This record gives sequence, structure tokens and C-alpha cells, in this order.
Amino acid sequence: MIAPPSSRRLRIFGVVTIITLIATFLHLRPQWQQFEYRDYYKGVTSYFSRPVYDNTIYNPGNEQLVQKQYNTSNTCARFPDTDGVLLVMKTGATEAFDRMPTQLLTTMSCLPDNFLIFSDMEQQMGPYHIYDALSVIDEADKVRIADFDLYRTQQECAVSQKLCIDAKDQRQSAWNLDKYKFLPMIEQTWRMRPGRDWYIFAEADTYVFWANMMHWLRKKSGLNPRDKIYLGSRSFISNRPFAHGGSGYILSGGVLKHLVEKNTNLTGQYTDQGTRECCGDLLVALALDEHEGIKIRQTWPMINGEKPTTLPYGRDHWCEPILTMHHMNAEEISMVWQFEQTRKTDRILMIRDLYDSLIAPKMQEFRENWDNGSDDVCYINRDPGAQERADGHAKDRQKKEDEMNDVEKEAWKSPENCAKVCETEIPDEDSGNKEKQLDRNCFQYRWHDEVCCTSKSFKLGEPKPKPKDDEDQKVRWTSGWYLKGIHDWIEAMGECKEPAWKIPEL
Ligand SMILES: *[C@@H]1O[C@H](CO)[C@@H](O)[C@H](O)[C@H]1NC(C)=O
Ligand SMILES: *[C@@H]1O[C@H](CO)[C@@H](O)[C@H](O)[C@H]1NC(C)=O
Ligand SMILES: CC(=O)N[C@H]1CO[C@H](CO)[C@@H](O)[C@@H]1O
Repeated sequence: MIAPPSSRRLRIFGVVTIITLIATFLHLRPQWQQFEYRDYYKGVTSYFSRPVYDNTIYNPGNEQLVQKQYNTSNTCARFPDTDGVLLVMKTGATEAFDRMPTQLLTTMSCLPDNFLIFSDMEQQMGPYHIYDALSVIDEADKVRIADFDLYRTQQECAVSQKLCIDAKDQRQSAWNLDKYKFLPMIEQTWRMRPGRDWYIFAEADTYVFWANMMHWLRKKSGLNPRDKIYLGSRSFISNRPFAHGGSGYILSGGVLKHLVEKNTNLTGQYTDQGTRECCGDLLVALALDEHEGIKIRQTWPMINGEKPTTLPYGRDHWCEPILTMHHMNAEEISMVWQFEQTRKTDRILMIRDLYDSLIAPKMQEFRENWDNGSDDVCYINRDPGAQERADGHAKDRQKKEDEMNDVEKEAWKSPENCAKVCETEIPDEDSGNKEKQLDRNCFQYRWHDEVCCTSKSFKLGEPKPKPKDDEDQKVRWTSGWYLKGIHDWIEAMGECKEPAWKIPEL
């Protein structure tokens, strides 16, 4: 059958169309392939590999120690395997949103599922859940004990916590409530994540050096997590030793299991005692002593309550590896994390490495309106008025008049006089003597209102407000460092041959 002309035209048109399409396909195919394999690949890598920036902690003085650039891709590449270890972070509703995001953006971003966050209120922060440690406390106790008032007002806050907090200063109330969180947190931790080897308890202003921590726990501590172990930086209250909470403390799985499983009412037993004791970290020590018969093993200075700018560098704080630091604000946490990632070496991070990389570049002869925390030995004007004004701590550390040399006798008179105490400690003829350099007692000074204090260690410290009246030179804070003495001491110490791992002792 012969098709009508219209349908034949249609067929020809169809064939031409198909041929055109095939030709177009054949022509474009190589480009599609290139697109697929090149551009698609590029898209994927730029998704996974993040930018490289100038390293903001790279400074004159640490060029040999940190990289010039910070490659932000793969930030967990140097992070250790933390299998078997759980981080338990304690915060409070008054501070959680100020402190936690930086923790989550830095070290905790490399701890998938290996942490719990507890607070005094249940909250949600992006994908992270913050548990209310106090939820398990008896309702009657919460009503009866006035320290729980904040717990209620927080929950009644109609807007964000920040706005409610700003309206009235609740720092003291937050502190009073804090002590009740410790034991419920310990109890819930075991219930929610049982069976780990180690539990590291920290606060939102604690920094954990994970590479050191894991290396120490696994290879250097010689500790068996099945034993009952309680590690931390030891403090005392009325002669009762406990691990200072802010520095971070560590419980073995062995002790946590026994403590929580054998005592079904651990929280209830200590709520009332909370009203009579200052602090929750002390309550933890009391519970461990009473129920498990164990005491803290001193792990200081590796577990440490200071931060890079306040660490007293020198004797006892040099070749020791660092496991934790405290009082770190969000910016400091981010900075130390960046330092850990941009170090030029993977060897164990010792306290001196913090000094060399982060502090040494900031050292100078003196700083005005600055307090460097010099307070080991003090020289105060004997005049009763000056003695009256000096703070108790400085007065307690005054050197006796008859033990002072001529320089020391004049030290209170001015910052320049104060500086001379360090400058003249080692007589010129001994200035090359290594023993004397190592035994140096004066590395830095601080002068304020006829009080001169010097320090046996060196630290950076922090700014102090300028006196309101610019003329009032007497009350300004001046801090200075005897750089030659510090330099000689560091030279005399030489390289740390081995990291000085601390054996935790009872
Ligand atoms: C940054 O690190 C990623 C992952 O380790 C790597 O693929 C990339 O090449 C690095 N970029 C630069 C500029 O070094
Ligand atoms: C828990 O201990 C407290 C204090 O000893 C007690 O008042 C409370 O009744 C106990 N709770 C339970 C459930 O045993
Ligand atoms: C480094 C150091 O110890 N800094 C101290 C400076 O002084 C203030 C108080 O004036 C202390 O709080 C800091 O710890």
C-alpha cells in the first residue's frame, strides 16, 4: 500500500530528526564524558576538601614550629582512635550556647558518638542533644532545696535563656546548682553508655589533648581500665582530696560499673549532702571513697587547671606532656585546636611546646596595664598605709627585711626597681654558670601600688584595666619579664629527651 504524500513527508521528517539526534549525540558525547568525569569529580573533591588559609597562629618566632598555612580539609586526620573512651561534658543552661559550639566545631567534631553532653536543662543544639542531668533528682528534693530555684526559673523562661540570664545575674545561682549535677551525670552516663574502658569527665571550658590522652591511657599509663581508677588534678577541701572538675577527671569503666550498678540510689544518697558541701567534684570523691574505697591518683600537671597564657612555665612545667587545660574561652579552644593541627611534628605535645609556639612569640620586656601573675615573693613598702592597701596574698609572701639585699629593699619603689630583682639575681661573674641558670628563682615581676612581686616561673598573664585617672601612675599594673634569664634557663635545660610522663600516684 502506498502511503499518502502527507504521511511520507512525515516519515522523512522523522528519519531526518532521528539522524540529527544521533549526529548530535555522537558529536556531544565526548564532551559529556569529559563533563561527567572531570567536572563531576571536581565537584566531589571541592565538597570534601575544604580551603587552605593563612595560619593565623603563624607568627615571627614560631616559623619553625607551625605551618604557614592551615589546610582545613580532613581536620580529623591527626586525631587518634578513641574507641573505648567516652567524653562526658558538663555545662549549664546559662553558658551552654556560649561555650559548646566551639567544642563541637573543634575536638568534638572528631569524636563521633563518643560523647554525652549534660546540663541543668534539656536543650537541643543543632543536631546535638543536651541532657538534663538533674532530671533524675527527686522532685521533693528539688522543691525543698533552694539551690534548685534556678532550675525552675530556667524552665519558666519564656524566651531564650540568654535573654532571661541577661535580665538578672545568675552566675552564683548557676554555681550553686552545678554541684548537684555530678553524681546524676555519672549514674546516667553508665546507664546510657555502659562498658567503655575510660570515661573522661570535662567541662565546657576544658580542653582535652586527645592525641596525648589516648597515647597515655593505652601505652604509657600502665593502668588497667578494669581496675578501680580515679584520675585527676588533686585539690583539697578540709583535708579531703578530690579531682578538680574543671581540669577534667577520668574514671575507669571498672569503677563506674561497680559504683553505679551496686548503688541504685547513688543520686538520692548525695543530694542532701550537696546542701552542706561546696562542690560537686568533692561529692564525687566522697562517693568513690565511701562506696569503692578509692581515692584520686594525682595526675597533675598532665591534667591541668591552667591554660597556655597562665601555665607557670619552668620547673615542673616543661617536659611534661599535657592532657587537659581549663578556663579556656571559646577563642582559646579554637586557637589550641588550630595549633594541634598545624604543628610541624606529630611527636608528643609537651608543655614546653605550648610555650615555644604560642607564648614565646608574645614575650617582651614589659607590658603596661598587665598582670602576669607574679606572686611567689613580694616586696612591699613598709609604710603602714602601703601595707594596709596590699592584698593579703602579697602580704603573706613578703620577704623578711633582714633577708633582703640592697636591690630587694628598694624593689617596691617603681617598676624599674622591681625589674632589677630578676636582673641582679645571678651576679655577673656567674652569668655563664649553667647550674645557677637552672636554679633561677626570678623570671618575671609585677609592680602595682608599691607592691613588687616576682615569680619562679614565667607566664604571659592577661591585661588589667588602666587606672581611670591617667595621672595615677601608682596604681597602674606593670608586668615585666627578664627575657635573658628565661632564655638562659631554656638553653640550660636543652631539649627534652623524653616526654616526662607522670605516674599517677595515690
Ligand atoms: C589539603 O588536604 C587535603 C586532604 O588531606 C589534600 O587532598 C589537599 O591536597 C590539601 N591541599 C593543599 C593545598 O595542600
Ligand atoms: C535514696 O536515698 C535517700 C537518702 O538516703 C532517701 O531519702 C531516699 O528515700 C532513697 N530513695 C530510694 C528510692 O531508696
Ligand atoms: C598568668 C596568671 O597567673 N595570671 C593571673 C593574673 O592576675 C589575675 C588576677 O589579677 C589572675 O586571675 C590571673 O590568673
